[in-house]
Amino acid sequence: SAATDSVHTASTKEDSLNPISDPLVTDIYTADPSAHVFNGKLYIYPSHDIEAGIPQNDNGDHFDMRDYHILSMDSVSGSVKDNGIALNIKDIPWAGRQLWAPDAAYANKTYYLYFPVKDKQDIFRIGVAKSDSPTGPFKAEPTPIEGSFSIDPAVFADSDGKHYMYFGGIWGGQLQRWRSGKYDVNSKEPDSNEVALSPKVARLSKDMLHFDEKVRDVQILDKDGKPLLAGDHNRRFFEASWLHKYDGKYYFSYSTGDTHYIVYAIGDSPYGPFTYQGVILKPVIGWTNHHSIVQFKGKWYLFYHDSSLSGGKTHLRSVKVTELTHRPNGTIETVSAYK
Ligand code: FUB
Repeated sequence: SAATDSVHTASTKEDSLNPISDPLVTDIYTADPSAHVFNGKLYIYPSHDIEAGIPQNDNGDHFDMRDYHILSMDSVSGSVKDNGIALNIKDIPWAGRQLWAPDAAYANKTYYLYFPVKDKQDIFRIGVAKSDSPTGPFKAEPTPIEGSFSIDPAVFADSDGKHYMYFGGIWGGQLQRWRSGKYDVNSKEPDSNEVALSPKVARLSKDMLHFDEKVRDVQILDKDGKPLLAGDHNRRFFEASWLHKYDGKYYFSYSTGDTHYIVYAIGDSPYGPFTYQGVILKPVIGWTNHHSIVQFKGKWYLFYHDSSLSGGKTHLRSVKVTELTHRPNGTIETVSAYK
Protein backbone atom coordinates (compact mmCIF):
# COMPACT_ATOMS: atom_id res chain seq x y z
CA SER A 1 0.00 0.00 0.00
CA ALA A 2 1.01 3.63 -0.31
CA ALA A 3 1.40 3.98 3.47
CA THR A 4 3.72 0.98 3.61
CA ASP A 5 5.77 2.32 0.73
CA SER A 6 6.05 5.76 2.24
CA VAL A 7 7.19 4.47 5.62
CA HIS A 8 9.77 2.24 3.98
CA THR A 9 10.98 5.19 1.96
CA ALA A 10 11.03 7.25 5.14
CA SER A 11 13.20 4.73 6.97
CA THR A 12 15.90 4.95 4.32
CA LYS A 13 15.74 8.71 3.98
CA GLU A 14 15.47 9.69 7.63
CA ASP A 15 17.97 12.54 7.18
CA SER A 16 15.47 14.44 5.07
CA LEU A 17 12.81 14.22 7.78
CA ASN A 18 12.89 16.73 10.58
CA PRO A 19 11.35 15.23 13.75
CA ILE A 20 8.93 17.50 15.62
CA SER A 21 10.24 16.19 18.95
CA ASP A 22 13.44 14.74 20.40
CA PRO A 23 13.85 11.35 22.09
CA LEU A 24 13.10 11.56 25.83
CA VAL A 25 16.30 9.60 26.52
CA THR A 26 19.25 8.89 24.24
CA ASP A 27 21.50 6.59 26.30
CA ILE A 28 19.15 3.61 25.86
CA TYR A 29 16.54 2.72 23.21
CA THR A 30 12.93 2.80 24.41
CA ALA A 31 9.57 2.07 22.75
CA ASP A 32 5.83 1.55 23.32
CA PRO A 33 5.48 4.36 25.89
CA SER A 34 2.56 3.97 28.33
CA ALA A 35 2.29 7.29 30.18
CA HIS A 36 0.49 7.85 33.49
CA VAL A 37 0.24 10.62 36.06
CA PHE A 38 0.81 9.40 39.63
CA ASN A 39 1.07 11.92 42.51
CA GLY A 40 1.26 14.86 40.10
CA LYS A 41 4.25 13.44 38.20
CA LEU A 42 4.50 11.82 34.77
CA TYR A 43 5.73 8.25 34.58
CA ILE A 44 6.45 6.50 31.30
CA TYR A 45 6.43 2.70 31.14
CA PRO A 46 8.24 1.79 27.90
CA SER A 47 9.77 -1.31 26.36
CA HIS A 48 13.59 -1.31 26.49
CA ASP A 49 14.89 -2.05 23.00
CA ILE A 50 18.24 -3.80 22.58
CA GLU A 51 20.36 -5.10 19.73
CA ALA A 52 19.97 -8.85 20.21
CA GLY A 53 21.34 -9.69 16.76
CA ILE A 54 18.20 -11.59 15.67
CA PRO A 55 17.18 -11.10 12.01
CA GLN A 56 13.90 -9.23 11.32
CA ASN A 57 10.80 -11.34 10.52
CA ASP A 58 6.99 -11.01 10.57
CA ASN A 59 6.85 -12.65 14.01
CA GLY A 60 8.88 -9.83 15.52
CA ASP A 61 11.67 -12.14 16.74
CA HIS A 62 14.06 -9.18 16.44
CA PHE A 63 12.23 -7.55 19.39
CA ASP A 64 14.04 -9.65 22.00
CA MET A 65 13.83 -7.34 25.00
CA ARG A 66 14.89 -8.40 28.49
CA ASP A 67 14.05 -5.71 31.05
CA TYR A 68 12.13 -2.52 31.72
CA HIS A 69 13.34 0.96 32.69
CA ILE A 70 10.74 3.48 33.87
CA LEU A 71 11.11 7.14 32.98
CA SER A 72 9.80 10.02 35.10
CA MET A 73 9.26 13.71 34.43
CA ASP A 74 8.09 16.65 36.57
CA SER A 75 7.17 18.61 33.45
CA VAL A 76 6.82 17.74 29.77
CA SER A 77 9.61 20.07 28.68
CA GLY A 78 11.85 19.40 31.71
CA SER A 79 14.46 16.74 32.40
CA VAL A 80 13.70 13.03 32.10
CA LYS A 81 14.93 10.59 34.73
CA ASP A 82 15.76 6.97 33.83
CA ASN A 83 15.03 5.10 37.06
CA GLY A 84 17.12 2.04 36.17
CA ILE A 85 16.00 -1.58 35.88
CA ALA A 86 12.47 -2.01 37.26
CA LEU A 87 11.98 -5.66 36.27
CA ASN A 88 14.29 -8.19 34.62
CA ILE A 89 13.06 -11.15 32.58
CA LYS A 90 15.20 -13.51 34.68
CA ASP A 91 13.09 -12.59 37.71
CA ILE A 92 9.82 -13.63 36.02
CA PRO A 93 9.56 -17.33 36.95
CA TRP A 94 7.41 -18.38 33.97
CA ALA A 95 8.99 -16.20 31.25
CA GLY A 96 10.70 -17.49 28.12
CA ARG A 97 11.56 -14.57 25.83
CA GLN A 98 10.50 -11.19 24.42
CA LEU A 99 9.44 -8.68 27.05
CA TRP A 100 7.13 -6.46 24.99
CA ALA A 101 4.98 -3.36 25.56
CA PRO A 102 4.01 -2.88 29.24
CA ASP A 103 1.54 -0.72 31.14
CA ALA A 104 0.99 0.24 34.78
CA ALA A 105 -1.80 1.08 37.23
CA TYR A 106 -2.21 2.24 40.84
CA ALA A 107 -4.70 0.81 43.35
CA ASN A 108 -4.65 -0.60 46.90
CA LYS A 109 -1.65 1.68 47.71
CA THR A 110 0.33 -0.46 45.25
CA TYR A 111 1.73 0.04 41.74
CA TYR A 112 1.09 -2.75 39.26
CA LEU A 113 3.20 -3.35 36.16
CA TYR A 114 1.50 -5.39 33.43
CA PHE A 115 3.67 -7.00 30.78
CA PRO A 116 3.45 -9.42 27.83
CA VAL A 117 6.15 -12.05 27.51
CA LYS A 118 6.34 -15.47 25.86
CA ASP A 119 6.16 -18.33 28.32
CA LYS A 120 8.46 -21.33 28.14
CA GLN A 121 6.19 -22.87 25.44
CA ASP A 122 6.69 -19.70 23.33
CA ILE A 123 3.09 -18.55 23.88
CA PHE A 124 2.53 -14.89 24.76
CA ARG A 125 0.81 -14.38 28.13
CA ILE A 126 0.29 -11.28 30.24
CA GLY A 127 1.93 -11.03 33.63
CA VAL A 128 1.72 -8.63 36.55
CA ALA A 129 4.31 -7.42 39.03
CA LYS A 130 3.88 -5.28 42.16
CA SER A 131 5.81 -2.46 43.84
CA ASP A 132 5.36 0.21 46.53
CA SER A 133 6.92 2.71 44.14
CA PRO A 134 5.84 3.82 40.62
CA THR A 135 9.41 3.25 39.44
CA GLY A 136 9.85 -0.20 41.01
CA PRO A 137 11.64 -2.45 41.53
CA PHE A 138 8.65 -4.68 40.73
CA LYS A 139 8.17 -8.24 41.93
CA ALA A 140 6.48 -10.55 39.44
CA GLU A 141 3.65 -12.86 40.45
CA PRO A 142 4.63 -16.54 40.06
CA THR A 143 2.21 -17.21 37.16
CA PRO A 144 0.66 -15.20 34.29
CA ILE A 145 -2.82 -13.68 34.70
CA GLU A 146 -5.23 -16.59 34.34
CA GLY A 147 -7.06 -16.46 31.01
CA SER A 148 -4.60 -13.94 29.52
CA PHE A 149 -3.00 -14.31 26.09
CA SER A 150 -1.40 -12.26 23.30
CA ILE A 151 0.30 -8.89 23.88
CA ASP A 152 0.14 -5.16 24.63
CA PRO A 153 -1.87 -4.81 27.86
CA ALA A 154 -3.29 -1.32 28.47
CA VAL A 155 -5.02 -0.72 31.79
CA PHE A 156 -7.61 2.04 31.99
CA ALA A 157 -8.80 3.40 35.34
CA ASP A 158 -12.37 4.66 34.97
CA SER A 159 -13.72 7.57 37.05
CA ASP A 160 -15.72 5.08 39.19
CA GLY A 161 -12.49 3.32 40.28
CA LYS A 162 -12.95 0.25 38.08
CA HIS A 163 -9.98 -0.91 36.00
CA TYR A 164 -10.18 -2.50 32.57
CA MET A 165 -7.43 -4.26 30.65
CA TYR A 166 -7.38 -4.00 26.84
CA PHE A 167 -4.99 -6.31 25.04
CA GLY A 168 -4.15 -8.25 21.89
CA GLY A 169 -2.06 -8.03 18.75
CA ILE A 170 -2.07 -10.00 15.50
CA TRP A 171 0.87 -11.62 13.61
CA GLY A 172 3.77 -11.87 16.11
CA GLY A 173 1.31 -10.99 18.88
CA GLN A 174 -0.44 -14.34 18.20
CA LEU A 175 -4.06 -13.10 18.51
CA GLN A 176 -5.07 -15.05 15.37
CA ARG A 177 -4.05 -18.27 17.12
CA TRP A 178 -6.83 -17.79 19.74
CA ARG A 179 -9.83 -17.61 17.36
CA SER A 180 -11.35 -20.82 18.74
CA GLY A 181 -10.83 -19.72 22.36
CA LYS A 182 -7.89 -22.14 22.64
CA TYR A 183 -4.32 -21.73 21.41
CA ASP A 184 -3.90 -23.18 17.93
CA VAL A 185 -0.55 -22.58 16.25
CA ASN A 186 -2.14 -23.18 12.81
CA SER A 187 -5.06 -20.74 13.20
CA LYS A 188 -4.85 -17.83 10.72
CA GLU A 189 -6.37 -14.36 10.36
CA PRO A 190 -9.89 -14.17 8.87
CA ASP A 191 -10.23 -13.72 5.06
CA SER A 192 -10.26 -10.11 3.80
CA ASN A 193 -14.06 -9.97 3.48
CA GLU A 194 -14.65 -11.37 6.98
CA VAL A 195 -14.88 -9.32 10.17
CA ALA A 196 -11.41 -8.36 11.49
CA LEU A 197 -10.06 -9.87 14.68
CA SER A 198 -11.09 -7.83 17.72
CA PRO A 199 -8.90 -6.53 20.49
CA LYS A 200 -9.91 -7.87 23.90
CA VAL A 201 -11.09 -6.31 27.17
CA ALA A 202 -11.75 -7.59 30.68
CA ARG A 203 -12.46 -5.77 33.95
CA LEU A 204 -9.78 -6.40 36.56
CA SER A 205 -10.50 -7.77 40.02
CA LYS A 206 -10.12 -5.49 43.08
CA ASP A 207 -6.74 -7.07 43.84
CA MET A 208 -5.66 -6.10 40.27
CA LEU A 209 -4.15 -9.56 39.73
CA HIS A 210 -7.00 -11.31 37.89
CA PHE A 211 -9.65 -10.86 35.24
CA ASP A 212 -12.96 -10.35 37.04
CA GLU A 213 -15.02 -11.58 34.10
CA LYS A 214 -14.81 -13.51 30.86
CA VAL A 215 -12.64 -11.79 28.25
CA ARG A 216 -14.80 -9.86 25.75
CA ASP A 217 -14.28 -8.70 22.15
CA VAL A 218 -13.88 -4.96 21.61
CA GLN A 219 -16.07 -4.18 18.62
CA ILE A 220 -14.83 -1.51 16.20
CA LEU A 221 -17.52 -0.32 13.78
CA ASP A 222 -17.55 1.96 10.78
CA LYS A 223 -19.91 4.98 10.63
CA ASP A 224 -22.71 2.71 9.30
CA GLY A 225 -22.47 0.48 12.35
CA LYS A 226 -20.75 -2.37 10.46
CA PRO A 227 -17.70 -4.10 12.00
CA LEU A 228 -14.40 -3.31 10.26
CA LEU A 229 -13.26 -6.08 7.92
CA ALA A 230 -9.98 -8.00 8.03
CA GLY A 231 -9.05 -6.67 4.58
CA ASP A 232 -9.39 -3.05 5.72
CA HIS A 233 -5.72 -2.72 6.65
CA ASN A 234 -5.87 1.07 6.92
CA ARG A 235 -8.41 0.87 9.77
CA ARG A 236 -8.55 -2.59 11.32
CA PHE A 237 -7.00 -3.38 14.70
CA PHE A 238 -3.43 -4.75 14.71
CA GLU A 239 -1.90 -4.02 18.18
CA ALA A 240 -1.12 -1.26 20.74
CA SER A 241 -4.49 -0.73 22.44
CA TRP A 242 -5.00 2.42 24.52
CA LEU A 243 -8.07 3.89 26.19
CA HIS A 244 -8.60 7.46 27.35
CA LYS A 245 -11.73 9.28 28.43
CA TYR A 246 -12.52 12.74 27.14
CA ASP A 247 -15.66 14.75 27.81
CA GLY A 248 -17.52 11.65 29.08
CA LYS A 249 -16.71 9.56 25.96
CA TYR A 250 -14.38 6.57 25.73
CA TYR A 251 -11.65 6.80 23.09
CA PHE A 252 -10.12 3.49 22.02
CA SER A 253 -6.92 3.98 19.99
CA TYR A 254 -4.60 1.42 18.41
CA SER A 255 -2.04 0.69 15.72
CA THR A 256 -3.00 -0.60 12.27
CA GLY A 257 0.35 -2.44 12.12
CA ASP A 258 1.24 -3.10 8.49
CA THR A 259 -0.22 0.26 7.38
CA HIS A 260 1.57 1.98 10.30
CA TYR A 261 -1.15 4.34 11.58
CA ILE A 262 -2.32 5.14 15.10
CA VAL A 263 -6.10 5.49 14.73
CA TYR A 264 -9.05 5.91 17.10
CA ALA A 265 -12.68 5.03 17.63
CA ILE A 266 -15.19 6.52 20.12
CA GLY A 267 -17.76 4.78 22.32
CA ASP A 268 -20.12 5.36 25.26
CA SER A 269 -18.85 2.56 27.49
CA PRO A 270 -15.42 1.10 28.35
CA TYR A 271 -16.59 -2.06 26.55
CA GLY A 272 -17.54 -0.26 23.37
CA PRO A 273 -18.75 -0.69 20.72
CA PHE A 274 -16.42 1.97 19.33
CA THR A 275 -17.05 3.84 16.10
CA TYR A 276 -14.01 4.47 13.91
CA GLN A 277 -13.08 8.17 13.59
CA GLY A 278 -9.69 8.65 11.93
CA VAL A 279 -5.92 8.87 12.21
CA ILE A 280 -4.18 10.20 15.34
CA LEU A 281 -0.58 9.68 14.22
CA LYS A 282 0.76 9.17 10.71
CA PRO A 283 3.45 6.52 10.04
CA VAL A 284 6.76 7.11 11.81
CA ILE A 285 10.31 6.06 10.93
CA GLY A 286 10.49 2.32 11.67
CA TRP A 287 7.85 -0.39 11.13
CA THR A 288 5.95 -0.21 14.43
CA ASN A 289 3.77 2.62 15.65
CA HIS A 290 2.72 2.56 19.33
CA HIS A 291 1.50 5.33 21.58
CA SER A 292 -0.33 6.46 24.70
CA ILE A 293 -2.50 9.47 25.48
CA VAL A 294 -2.54 11.24 28.84
CA GLN A 295 -3.78 14.47 30.39
CA PHE A 296 -1.19 16.33 32.47
CA LYS A 297 -1.56 19.77 34.08
CA GLY A 298 -4.61 20.57 31.92
CA LYS A 299 -3.11 19.58 28.53
CA TRP A 300 -3.33 16.39 26.51
CA TYR A 301 -0.20 14.62 25.29
CA LEU A 302 0.58 11.90 22.78
CA PHE A 303 3.54 9.70 23.70
CA TYR A 304 4.90 7.72 20.73
CA HIS A 305 8.14 6.30 19.38
CA ASP A 306 10.19 6.25 16.21
CA SER A 307 13.50 4.87 14.98
CA SER A 308 15.12 8.18 14.00
CA LEU A 309 17.87 8.01 16.66
CA SER A 310 19.05 4.59 15.43
CA GLY A 311 18.99 5.72 11.79
CA GLY A 312 15.84 3.74 10.98
CA LYS A 313 16.49 0.41 12.74
CA THR A 314 12.99 -0.87 13.42
CA HIS A 315 13.88 -2.70 16.65
CA LEU A 316 15.84 0.26 18.09
CA ARG A 317 13.29 2.94 18.89
CA SER A 318 13.07 6.06 21.05
CA VAL A 319 10.06 7.42 22.92
CA LYS A 320 8.92 10.98 22.30
CA VAL A 321 6.06 13.27 23.30
CA THR A 322 4.01 15.94 21.58
CA GLU A 323 0.83 17.83 22.44
CA LEU A 324 -2.51 16.40 21.28
CA THR A 325 -5.56 18.46 20.40
CA HIS A 326 -9.20 17.45 20.78
CA ARG A 327 -11.33 19.72 18.61
CA PRO A 328 -14.52 21.27 20.08
CA ASN A 329 -16.58 18.48 18.40
CA GLY A 330 -14.48 15.82 20.17
CA THR A 331 -12.46 14.65 17.16
CA ILE A 332 -8.66 14.56 17.38
CA GLU A 333 -6.25 16.54 15.18
CA THR A 334 -3.95 14.22 13.20
CA VAL A 335 -0.29 14.43 14.25
CA SER A 336 2.60 14.15 11.83
CA ALA A 337 5.87 13.31 13.61
CA TYR A 338 7.91 15.21 11.00
CA LYS A 339 7.95 18.75 9.64
O1 FUB B 1 7.86 -3.60 21.19
C1 FUB B 1 7.43 -4.86 20.74
C2 FUB B 1 6.15 -4.77 20.01
O2 FUB B 1 6.29 -3.88 18.92
C3 FUB B 1 5.00 -4.20 20.80
O3 FUB B 1 4.45 -5.06 21.73
C4 FUB B 1 4.11 -3.81 19.68
O4 FUB B 1 3.05 -3.00 20.03
C5 FUB B 1 5.09 -3.14 18.74
O5 FUB B 1 5.33 -1.81 19.09
